[in-house]
Amino acid sequence: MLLIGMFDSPFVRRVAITMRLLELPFEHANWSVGRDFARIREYNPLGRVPTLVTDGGERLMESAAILDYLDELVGPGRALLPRSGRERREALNLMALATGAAEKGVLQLYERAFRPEDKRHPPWVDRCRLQMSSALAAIDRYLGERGVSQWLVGKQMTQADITVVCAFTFLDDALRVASDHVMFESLSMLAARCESLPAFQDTRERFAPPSA
Ligand SMILES: N[C@@H](CCC(=O)N[C@@H](CS)C(=O)NCC(=O)O)C(=O)O
Repeated sequence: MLLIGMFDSPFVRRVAITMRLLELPFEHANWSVGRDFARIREYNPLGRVPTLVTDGGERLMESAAILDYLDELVGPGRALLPRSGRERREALNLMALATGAAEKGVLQLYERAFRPEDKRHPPWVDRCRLQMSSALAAIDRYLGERGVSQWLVGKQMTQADITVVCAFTFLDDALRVASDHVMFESLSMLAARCESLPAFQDTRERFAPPSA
């Protein structure tokens, strides 16, 4: 399989970590959405990453759709998203908060990377930052109440942990979300626990702003 996109994207990284954990080998096209826009568009008309080319030649777009395919590939016994019931709903909710926060972070970064300074709109950036921080705070509270030595859902690591940690690490690298005012203590502890694992370490890439 071919995974297109850089690991400084939390959406690409959650797919890469999942493939490592599920022992699914892949080639990595380390292409930037700025510099390699034309090349990426040959595989995905949106010009977005991640895009996955399967061994059968299918092109999958959108990280959620790719993760769904990977879970299906390994079967219900090894799938990383709980199959049903309350655990599945909780995992999906936490992942929606985390990917939503990451999207709000990306919007703030693109405001700087792609928009000329005199065309930027600070109230819009402030709104994105508030939405991002509020979503992270909700996850942090949830984990604090559950117990910081626990996984987010159930008794083992799930896709909720992978996605939340990818979003949090990215936002902390790129936008310094954990400041003196808001530490996100529980989230930081979960991130430290996950980031020490080989699948996370092998895919750790600090955010570099895209340039066209
Ligand atoms: N919802 C998408 C978000 C992916 C996304 O925002 N990717 C960014 C990189 S972090 C991208 O491709 N940006 C280029 C663009 O949208 O023009 C997913 O989960 O795959």
